[in-house]
Amino acid sequence: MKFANDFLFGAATASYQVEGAWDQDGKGPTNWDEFSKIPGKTFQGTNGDVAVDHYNRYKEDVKLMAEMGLESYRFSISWARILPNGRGEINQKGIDFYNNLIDECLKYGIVPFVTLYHWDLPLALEKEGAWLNKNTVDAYVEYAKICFNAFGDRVKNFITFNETVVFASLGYLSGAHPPGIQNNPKKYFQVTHNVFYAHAKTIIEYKKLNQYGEIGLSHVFAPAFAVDDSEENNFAAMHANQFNMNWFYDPILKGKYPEYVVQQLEKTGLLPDWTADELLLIEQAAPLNDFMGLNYYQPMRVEKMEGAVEHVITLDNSTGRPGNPSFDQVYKTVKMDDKKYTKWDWEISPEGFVAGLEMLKDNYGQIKLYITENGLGDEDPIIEGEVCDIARINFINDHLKAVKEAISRGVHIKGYYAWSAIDLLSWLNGYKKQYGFIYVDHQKGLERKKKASFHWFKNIIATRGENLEG
Ligand code: BGP
Repeated sequence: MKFANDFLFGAATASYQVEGAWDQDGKGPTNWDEFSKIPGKTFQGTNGDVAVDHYNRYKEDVKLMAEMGLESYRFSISWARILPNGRGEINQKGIDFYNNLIDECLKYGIVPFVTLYHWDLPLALEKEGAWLNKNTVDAYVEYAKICFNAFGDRVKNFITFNETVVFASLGYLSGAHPPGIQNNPKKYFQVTHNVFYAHAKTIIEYKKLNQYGEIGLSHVFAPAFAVDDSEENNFAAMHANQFNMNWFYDPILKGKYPEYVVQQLEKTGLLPDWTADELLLIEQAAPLNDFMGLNYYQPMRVEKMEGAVEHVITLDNSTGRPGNPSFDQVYKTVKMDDKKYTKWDWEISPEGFVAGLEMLKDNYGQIKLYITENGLGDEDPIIEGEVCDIARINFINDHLKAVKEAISRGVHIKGYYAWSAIDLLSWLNGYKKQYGFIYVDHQKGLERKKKASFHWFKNIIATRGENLEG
């Protein structure tokens, strides 16, 4: 089976992770520009000041993407390039950069798929309380409108937010992302609600403009499975899915928060501060949502939590390692002997992908989906000067096969974006962990080089996935 002609083969990046040029051409500072410079926050003190200098080399990068046959490029806009203080005066040079990037994509027939928020918040807004402050919601809607007006004639796919669960939980539960607050579930849930409210307001504004494009958002897709068939572990998995999936997907797709979670939060005093008007708006916006983006890396294997769990976070592996207890101590994630893992302990499970997609279809029906991220973080071997990322080829091969399988079972998937188009800065794991089809040589002035996977993916796209192995 081939993928349909209107299925998009793409790859993704995010502004902070690729652009660099952190203070060039009037860009304002962001939360990440500040946070990454606090000693001990990132692996080897890496930051996005230069990243892979995509800001200055986008032409070369887009040309390589075109050579690979990429049909779509998912990138994010840095809010602080457009509005250095988060609101107020527009920085025309920021608008120019994204206009040029969009035009460069279109020159080669590459569909620009634009994320409006991939975690880099203007520092001025971070100082006002970031997503805990409802004024940030208004500032975001204004920023989004500026983007729709500037780019919406050529951009027909907008993603409002990337992975709310990550910036909310790492920001307010583990403290690994800005603002670095630990163990504050009250704030965590408040942030999630404020973001869903911002999403709802934004899509209503977008639809008023009649730009005839589509808008949605991207969530982490990490379906939870019980480690065995026992009743208590099945309960743990149900609980994990309610809190990690339903809490995030229901307000967007159904316009309502899940009863199960609401009841628990009421009991524990963690319910966000929300108004009836906000809840009504979320309900009204749900039918306007055109698609959902899923970022799939791995499923969760969970069991009932018993006793204390000691989870050690180290800087060389500050994400992903199983062993995390849930904030409410109901379940914990575990590493299983019969599963395969990456060097960073992320499970490799194309089977979990298919099973999770079916579960999603059962819960939400045939909604339109894009896989907006999927990929392998690895330290790629270099043999006789060539980047031989065979493990990445196998990973993407198997996950594309999973997408094919899910489509054949009636899941409505319209595109697949590998993470990432080019090697880039991993938020916490530096440059050591690579994801791209294009290698960046940090020893040789950020020179670009095609990896084995570049040639492989080119062939897969050209043959519309007919030749996937196995
Ligand atoms: C997702 C983010 C991406 C990217 C990816 C890989 O959660 O949306 O921005 O970073 O994860 O993560 P990491 O770099 O931690 O391996």
